[in-house]
Amino acid sequence: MRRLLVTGGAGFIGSNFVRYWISCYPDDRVVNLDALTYAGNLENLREIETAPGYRFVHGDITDRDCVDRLFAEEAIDTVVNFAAESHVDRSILGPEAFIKTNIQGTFVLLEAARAAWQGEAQDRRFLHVSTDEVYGSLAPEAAAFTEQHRYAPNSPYSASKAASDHLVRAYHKTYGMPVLTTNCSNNYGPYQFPEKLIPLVILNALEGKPVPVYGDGMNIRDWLYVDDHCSGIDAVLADGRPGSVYNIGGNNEWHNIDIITLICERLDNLQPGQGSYQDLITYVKDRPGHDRRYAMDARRMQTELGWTPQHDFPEGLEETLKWYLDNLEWCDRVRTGEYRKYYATQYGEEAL
Ligand code: NAD
Ligand code: TDX
Repeated sequence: MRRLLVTGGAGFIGSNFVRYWISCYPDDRVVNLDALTYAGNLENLREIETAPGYRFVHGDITDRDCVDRLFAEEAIDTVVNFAAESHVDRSILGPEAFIKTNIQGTFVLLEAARAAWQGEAQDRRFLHVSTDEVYGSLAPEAAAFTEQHRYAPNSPYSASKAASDHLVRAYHKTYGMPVLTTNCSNNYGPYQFPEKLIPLVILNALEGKPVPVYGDGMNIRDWLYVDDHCSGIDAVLADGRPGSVYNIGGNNEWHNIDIITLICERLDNLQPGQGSYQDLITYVKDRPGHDRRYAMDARRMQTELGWTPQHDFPEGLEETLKWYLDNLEWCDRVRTGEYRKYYATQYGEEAL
């Protein structure tokens, strides 16, 4: 039986992970520490909130007393650190929160784990959830990122994630901490906050608003269904080598404009409107420092851990579209006043 501290478990990937873990390992203890920022939502966890081993704690990963208390009360042996400011555009508008949560917060968790585990690292694991964005931008024909690729982050978000990855690595080299780092590509699926591309396109289209395409729409992302990310983290926790890094990806590269067009086409079938949703596609000013291409080489996950993604993209996207169509009230509820303020700053008042 494991005793997990999951941070950021009320966000998109974290809440999918908490649900995944409780359904796979119902006897484990899962303590979810989340500050409930604009991106955190307890409604994401309604199905499991009364599960016997589950506890939610409203708190901040930068709060050392709170984190220490949880290690002591819960005898935590496994940390899975999802908590982060995660949206690139917000990091461009205001980087400070990214430095605090992503760097300082990871530091606090590492220090608390080091103090609590003091040399008894044998069956303990500290898994840090990171991103492909730390590697920077790939040329069109370049080979996909391996775990050896040099770090070259280009946004305040990716720079803050890169800094946290370096801290995690250093705690293994210096203190022998049993750390693992996963760097994953773009996730999609249920419960993703609608400031990220796929849910933003779905909701704008359904509401007849412009569907904004940054720059020429030819940037490339490698998309992975969120459940496959969760099973990848499970595989790394089970059999990953402490001190190692694992790239997780879908081997599924798409130009933004193609994915946007595909979503509009599928919505034309699922929820026909007046005309095609494609008519709403609008090219807008590019994101500053916009990385051109990400692609992950996930062969280490396959050869060392036997992990491969289980969801193919058309099927995963269809499930995701249906989930949003069935959960429009969830979407309304998460789009609070704070979201509207961000949206107006990013896309202009007239796009509201
Ligand atoms: P998200 O923004 O949906 O959720 C983040 C969660 O962290 C929220 O519940 C929020 O309330 C919580 N949080 C923020 N600051 C906190 C703090 N100081 N203390 C405690 N909780 C705090 O993010 P996501 O998309 O689910 O991403 C989760 C993790 O996965 C992040 O570390 C991100 O860098 C990484 N990642 C995301 C993707 C992706 O495509 N979304 C891909 C690769 C890696
Ligand atoms: O309105 C938009 N129009 C648009 O063209 C938005 C919101 C995005 N885009 C483009 C920018 C990117 O090329 O779509 C692509 C995907 O954008 P995001 O959904 O913002 O994701 P990205 O910047 O790729 O980062 C995501 O993947 C890596 C997550 O948000 C990160 O947390 C993760 O680390």
